[in-house]
Amino acid sequence: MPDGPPAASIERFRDWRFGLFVHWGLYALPARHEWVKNRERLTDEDYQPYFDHFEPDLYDPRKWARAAREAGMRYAVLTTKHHEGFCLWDSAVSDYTVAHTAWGAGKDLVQQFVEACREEGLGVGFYHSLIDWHHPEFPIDLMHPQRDDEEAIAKAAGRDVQVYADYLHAQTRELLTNYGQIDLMWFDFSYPGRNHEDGRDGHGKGRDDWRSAELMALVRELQPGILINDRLDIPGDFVTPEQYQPDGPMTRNGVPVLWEACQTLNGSWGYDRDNLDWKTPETLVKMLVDSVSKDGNLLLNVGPTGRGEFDPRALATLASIGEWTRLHERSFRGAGPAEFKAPTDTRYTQVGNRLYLHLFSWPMGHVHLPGLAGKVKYAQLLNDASEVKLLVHDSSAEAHNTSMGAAADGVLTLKLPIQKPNT
Ligand code: JFZ
Repeated sequence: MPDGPPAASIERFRDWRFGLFVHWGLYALPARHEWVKNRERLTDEDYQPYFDHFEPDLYDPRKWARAAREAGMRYAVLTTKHHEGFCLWDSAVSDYTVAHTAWGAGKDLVQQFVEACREEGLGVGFYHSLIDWHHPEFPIDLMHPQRDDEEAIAKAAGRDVQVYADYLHAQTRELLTNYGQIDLMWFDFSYPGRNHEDGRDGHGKGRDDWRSAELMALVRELQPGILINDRLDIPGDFVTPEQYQPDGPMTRNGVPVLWEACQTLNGSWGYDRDNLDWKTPETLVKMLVDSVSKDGNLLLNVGPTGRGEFDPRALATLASIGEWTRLHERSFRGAGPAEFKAPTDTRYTQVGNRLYLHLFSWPMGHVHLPGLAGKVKYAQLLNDASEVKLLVHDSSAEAHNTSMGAAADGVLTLKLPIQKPNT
């Protein structure tokens, strides 16, 4: 097993299918998107109040882990550091950490998170930002808050990204040494060779800046069972379509590849108080089913508040997803795509010889399934195990079915209740 992860890690990740993403940092205080420092061109000085007032007195990651578990999730990925540069653990190589805030002396929020996940039986992943808007040696480029500030750029001249890379490697080493077994490493992100719109060199950053191959080797050395994402500008173990559901199983160079879609609850990753763009639980369940039907996972994000809680809207959404997963878990956990082509507005998932049909809109009493005639022995609704009649083209039912056009082209017709079940 020289390059890749062990097969058991891959299998476990595929089985999980549904995970929690947590974006949490100082940006929870301004509460208007995790890119606020960049979007509003805030200087370090402008941003300082959030460090000074970081006081998540209600932080209790067991509540997060429990909410995730009840929603049907089986792993959780935490932002140990996002682009702002603030570290949720007491890093030995930085003063820009929770342990250096007035509130957080001696605290390690990552440690508590990891323990909570273990208690709830969740796999553990670390998101770690490659971009760092706070580190003094991180060269200013088009992704940097001060990207248009000539004075700031002049002052920052001579920054050495390799010094930053040393810091990145040192922090990665801490994270993968001090917290026991870590299942996923989620680096974010590379933007090689990207230029300004006006054609000026944007100083994109990629594998040479992060020393990605060396970093990946370090990760595997410290955590032989870990899976690494694909944002280091070199191929990783799984790919990460973002706020986008692909149109089928994903491939790399024509070969199927492990993948995980990540989605927000409301378009923002960090807590965004005034955002009203919430997805319905129904849409989110469809995203989960869609991912699994295409052999992928779904990593669904919550941005906790500055006090350290999931806000009521997030909790209500997770609870509502949980009502669905309680009754439909076996249609997605450990499930994968089916060999049949699903009709419009439906998805198939399959486990062994059981085929699950997910109806994204409720049909008018019957649903017609091309290619399934003669292949199904018995059908039932999953929520209550009530029988669903198969309308097959056999001699006893011929007159009846022919009049409805059933059994043409190998079509199997299912007779459904006229009303959609409640869950
Ligand atoms: C990144 C972050 O900037 C964002 O804040 C969040 O953490 C998200 C999960 O990841 O956003 C990206 C990264 C890469 C692309 C788009 C958004 N991309 O490659 O298109």
